[in-house]
Amino acid sequence: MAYFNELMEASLDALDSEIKSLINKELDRQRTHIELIASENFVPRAIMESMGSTLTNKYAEGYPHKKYYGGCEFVETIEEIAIERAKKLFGADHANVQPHSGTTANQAAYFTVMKPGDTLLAMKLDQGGHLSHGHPLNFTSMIYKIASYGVDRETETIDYGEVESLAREHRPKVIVAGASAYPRRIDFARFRAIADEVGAFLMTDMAHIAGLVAGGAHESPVPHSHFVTSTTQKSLRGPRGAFVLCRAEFAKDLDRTVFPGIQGGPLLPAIAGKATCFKLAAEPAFREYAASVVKNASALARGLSELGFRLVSGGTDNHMMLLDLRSRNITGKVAEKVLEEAGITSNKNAIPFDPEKPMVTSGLRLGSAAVTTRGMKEREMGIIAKAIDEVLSSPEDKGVIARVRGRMADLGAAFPLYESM
Ligand code: DSN
Repeated sequence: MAYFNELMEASLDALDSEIKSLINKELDRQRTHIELIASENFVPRAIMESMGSTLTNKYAEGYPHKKYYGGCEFVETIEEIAIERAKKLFGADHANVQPHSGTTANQAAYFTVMKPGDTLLAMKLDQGGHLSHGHPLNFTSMIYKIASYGVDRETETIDYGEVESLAREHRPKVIVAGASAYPRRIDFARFRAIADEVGAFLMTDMAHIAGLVAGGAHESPVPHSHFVTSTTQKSLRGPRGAFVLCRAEFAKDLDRTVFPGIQGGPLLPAIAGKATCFKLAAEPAFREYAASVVKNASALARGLSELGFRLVSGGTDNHMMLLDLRSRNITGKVAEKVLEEAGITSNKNAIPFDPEKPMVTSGLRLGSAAVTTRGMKEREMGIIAKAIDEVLSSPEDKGVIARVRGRMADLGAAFPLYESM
């Protein structure tokens, strides 16, 4: 009994100080570094409360009021609230909030309408797409025939003419709009017209821009798409997880595909976090946040351009940008590493027609969602642009790196994060 009580009531620090100390170090890293990874954000503490709650103890396979376990009365209400909020926020007929991740959400949409051997038309990974859009090592390539579109060599924006001619040639069952590394607006109406012409379903993966869509800073794919998939942890600023929206006619099949098709028990702490995330994203303050994310990305892009960096497609319309580092004689791999040493977190990323390998790359992807959450504005974007330029101009100068690291820690301290932790 004593052991039981001790075990159940003990803190993480008391039970496993090794892990607790690493979590503390990660908190310190998040506080002192400038977070520019375009797919990351800082989730409100309230959402972390759900993520670390007793909901983790519960199984709830099935859907609200059709669960395969007893004791689901509270968790199914949470799930219903999450579903209703997602539908309202995005103006969708139906929402499934159970997918554990963006890839799983995409898998659910594909499996709902595609059979093995059907064709999927999506964006190439090395030109902005995602692994689950048909990468040779991904399940999509093992199950489906893949046709891939890219960007125009000159404008570095989506080549809609190519999408159209590939659609006519390959007659895909599903066309995917949406990207992981694409800094420009996506013309969903154009994608839908192409899909309609060849009798394909349009699935939009809005994971990166979901927060901008919710906050009115990017056109919504929902009216144009048969399915819309998304994660919740990126610009939407929610827990790590995903959801799928669809037209009413696909609702039953989609739900069956998610469970029992590809998942078992849903992650209830994440579903509660998603519910709160959708609530917060519907508030006027979130509209301001989404507008600031776009403004800050523009300011960072402008600052970097003025300092001589070439931006893929010449700039950004959303929360992210891709730097082409070739004229700086530095690879994405090295740039990511030295910037990290200087307190700026980003990720190497292929640029369109990149001559370097995927683990090296000529590009760097930067995003403004996380720094905007901290309250930074255009002035701070100017400071960060200068810091990036300083480091990448002297990547081997340890003195420069140390000085910038100190300045970035000061900048972080001026925008406190999780003060009560
Ligand atoms: N890996 C994510 C990103 O960083 O864009 C997408 O899932």
